[in-house]
Amino acid sequence: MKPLITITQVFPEKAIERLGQQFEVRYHGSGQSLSLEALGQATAESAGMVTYLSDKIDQSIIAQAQSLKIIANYGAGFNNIDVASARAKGIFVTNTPGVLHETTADFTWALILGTARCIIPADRFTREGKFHGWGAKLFLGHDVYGKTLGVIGCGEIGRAVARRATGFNMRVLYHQRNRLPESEEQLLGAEFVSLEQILSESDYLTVHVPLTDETKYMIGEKEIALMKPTAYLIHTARGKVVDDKALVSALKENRIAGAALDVFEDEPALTEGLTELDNCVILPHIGSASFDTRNTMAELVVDNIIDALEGRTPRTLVPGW
Ligand code: 8YV
Repeated sequence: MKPLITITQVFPEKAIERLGQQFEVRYHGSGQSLSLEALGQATAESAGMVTYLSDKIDQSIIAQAQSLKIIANYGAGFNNIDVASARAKGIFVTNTPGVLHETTADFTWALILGTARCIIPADRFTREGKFHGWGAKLFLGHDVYGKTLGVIGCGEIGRAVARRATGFNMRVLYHQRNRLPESEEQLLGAEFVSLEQILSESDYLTVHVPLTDETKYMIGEKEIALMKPTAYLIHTARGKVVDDKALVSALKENRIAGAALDVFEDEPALTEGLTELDNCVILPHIGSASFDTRNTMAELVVDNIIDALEGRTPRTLVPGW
């Protein structure tokens, strides 16, 4: 009998076919997340699991594993998985680093430019038949060129975002736990600053840290209060790094110019008040959603599964496994 691989959500066909050449594949491609019960059962029966950020693989799920060798998360973030519990049972946990950062950085820039120049509300206005002639004050936005970009979290994605600022002649600040090597800072043209400084000096503040105990609610009421009234917050990382309620209050009172959110605290639920705000763009977690990148991510997921089931250490184990 071939080992069973469960895919918990929609996955590219080519990658499913590749898995099917070696394994029995159970594909849950309806677009709905598996219930906790179904997730537990799949964990009990499978040799490999392809999981998503919406699958909460906690200790109680992992405890049900019998011959599970690998949990291969389809994404770079892996805060949905209790890595310590998996490791304790000898189950590999992998993610997809190195393949989605440029795509997510492109997307971050789309949000920077889109919010700065009111692209989404202006499109809505035009579609609704409200454009009755050129107006000198119609959808005035802010410049991006020559302004200050603040990058919180200069990992792969943060660095790819910072690199793109060169063409916009921006001052680039970054903040994270550890300073980058000087050569890397020079390459990026980025200056290491404190959290207080990045908050108070950035015109565009973009967040790229993973969700950990340390980063949970790192941008809350106190931090937002330090931002300029003309500043924008761009958040494509993980819900709960930003305190959405504090952000909604700040946006309501125009304490900052605007925000763009691709992730939410209790995703897919939207934090109360968000949909009523004109100065906030809200998107359904599509940072890495390009055809090429989603396929490349899937190929890496398959590589990891094949590695694990053929007795090798998978190529992209999550840090700390
Ligand atoms: C994934 C993401 O698509 O990589 C990540 O961390 O947020 C997205 O690229 C998402 O995690 C789906 O599982």
